[in-house]
Amino acid sequence: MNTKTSSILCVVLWMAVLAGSWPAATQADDAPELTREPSHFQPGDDIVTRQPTALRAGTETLASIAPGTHLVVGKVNPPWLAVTLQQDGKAVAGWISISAVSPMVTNSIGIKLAPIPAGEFLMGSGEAAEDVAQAFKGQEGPSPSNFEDEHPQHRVRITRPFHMGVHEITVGQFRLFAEETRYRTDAEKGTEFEGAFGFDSETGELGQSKEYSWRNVGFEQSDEHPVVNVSWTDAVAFCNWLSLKEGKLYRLPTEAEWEYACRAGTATRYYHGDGPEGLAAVANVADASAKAKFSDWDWPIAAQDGYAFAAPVGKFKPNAFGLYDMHGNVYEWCADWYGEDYYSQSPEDDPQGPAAGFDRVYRGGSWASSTVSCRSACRRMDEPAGRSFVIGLRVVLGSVE
Ligand SMILES: [Ca+2]
Ligand SMILES: [Ca+2]
Repeated sequence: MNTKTSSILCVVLWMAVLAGSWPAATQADDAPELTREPSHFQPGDDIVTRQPTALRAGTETLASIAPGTHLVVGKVNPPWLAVTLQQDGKAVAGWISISAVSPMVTNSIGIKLAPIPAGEFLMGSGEAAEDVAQAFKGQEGPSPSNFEDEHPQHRVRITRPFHMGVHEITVGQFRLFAEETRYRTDAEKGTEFEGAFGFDSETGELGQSKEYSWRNVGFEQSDEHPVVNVSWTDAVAFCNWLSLKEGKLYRLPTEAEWEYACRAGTATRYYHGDGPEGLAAVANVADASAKAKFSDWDWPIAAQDGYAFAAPVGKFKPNAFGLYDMHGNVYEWCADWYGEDYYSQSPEDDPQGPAAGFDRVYRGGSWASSTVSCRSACRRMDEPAGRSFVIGLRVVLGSVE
């Protein structure tokens, strides 16, 4: 036993005496090191696991816990946390190692943000553009040229941990901003073109009108629905307002951060796997409900996800980082300029996109999208003043380390 190990053992034993109850089976060699200050955790906190761990009670392992699992903190006894896990409708109480979790953040306007660890991944598609076009034949945009920009697949390191909104920004959250600042969006100002896009329930048609904006899209948009018809410029203005309000840096994710967070360790087309029909369980996409509304669409999946238009945020299964609706519901603006051949020149560490450009990137697919567009690797772009009923945003909170 080296000096470091033995000193950790002493601390652990000392705390075990104070705590009175902790997993007695833990040996010195697998005793986790304290990675966070105890003040990061408070009883009642909603936390999310960032690596596989075990829920223990004494010598017994009660459950194996996958990354992205939500737990509620009871007692804090570093390096252990007493937590409650909801499993099969029952609450299971036990202990986990602090090193397996990071705290969720809930900010002053109720935005929940999940910790995203630093790490590396392969950005872009592992499938050749021709293969993607072939696999999704019959859907919109089946030409291989639509997918060339996902190549070359390349290694990217995200060197700093950050927090990311677990949900898309909602209508209710955007309204707080618009009312407090009397902000007028590009749709309301008529930048570049009049109004925005929406649904005319009388004609059953989707189209552009000066009547449309984030306030009126023609389909149901409660305060819990994702805001749409906001431009990249509007999205950045929202982030800037939030930064000033809280004295912390809120921003749009870089394109690399977005894909890294969406994949959450997966290398498949979607975070649930490769099958487009499986999307119905994890995302609101163009599905049988949409097909019933728009019979001329030839791209919806056969499965039902239950929503013809946008869904309230958080109705589907989250990914391993605890993020909801990364596939589908609404596309999400990213910070970067779009560069068609950027992947061939991208730096390995924390790429920020091209220094200049014409369009901004948005990601993830939407309620109206074909499943090819909902892939983790798929890239879309529009001018900074562009807006649509399928595009919204999600925010990132810079490092809180
Ligand atoms: Ca749908
Ligand atoms: Ca989304």
